[in-house]
Amino acid sequence: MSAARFAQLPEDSVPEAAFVGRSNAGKSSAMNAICQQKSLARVSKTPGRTQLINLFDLQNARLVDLPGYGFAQVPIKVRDAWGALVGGYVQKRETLRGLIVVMDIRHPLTELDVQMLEWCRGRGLKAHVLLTKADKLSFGAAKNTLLAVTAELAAFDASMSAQTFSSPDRIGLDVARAKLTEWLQLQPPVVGIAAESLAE
Ligand SMILES: Nc1nc2c(ncn2[C@@H]2O[C@H](COP(=O)(O)OP(=O)(O)OP(=O)(O)O)[C@@H](O)[C@H]2O)c(=O)[nH]1
Ligand SMILES: [Mg+2]
Repeated sequence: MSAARFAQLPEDSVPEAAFVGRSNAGKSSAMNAICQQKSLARVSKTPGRTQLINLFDLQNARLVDLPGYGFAQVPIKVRDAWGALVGGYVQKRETLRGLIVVMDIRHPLTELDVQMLEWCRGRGLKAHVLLTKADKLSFGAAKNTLLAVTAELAAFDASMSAQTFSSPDRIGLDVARAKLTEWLQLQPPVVGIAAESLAE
């Protein structure tokens, strides 16, 4: 389901977790990797491709892909429309449980990222940072960035957390899935249960 305006959103009925972040940071790719889908959310080389709120139904929950922010050369009108749509969703959506704030690990905590975290703190929403494209850095450099971002988040709001992530290298999928499972009170994945009972 897609919505171009706040009023077009489906009924505010089941818990939702939304992916938000700078354009091109890797939100859609992260959703696809976490859900083990090739093309659930559309991935694009053109920044700003996702201009709608896209909602994906799970059992009794939804994942939401929000349009990205911060790409250059956008007309003011488009930026205002983005602010109304994403700002409205993050600040008013009743069933929103938390935001997965997706940041390119090479450019974390931009001004608009911090704005998102402020909206979360203001409403008491959960927030978890995915530092994506970790495959672009060495293991040590990625770890250092994670430590620095974790320290900044802790100073900002003790309930916020961060992790490294890579869609192509499949880094951090389980940590991200565990967050979503907790926030949305999802049933553990069937595959996980089967593996566990096999081990017994
Ligand atoms: N190396 C690497 N590339 C990635 C990763 N995640 C995404 N990409 C690439 O980054 C580009 C943007 O990915 P998207 O998932 O479309 O990013 P998005 O945040 O949804 O972008 P918008 O919808 O435009 O806001 C694509 O070329 C992806 O293949 C990652 O973890 N590592
Ligand atoms: Mg996208």
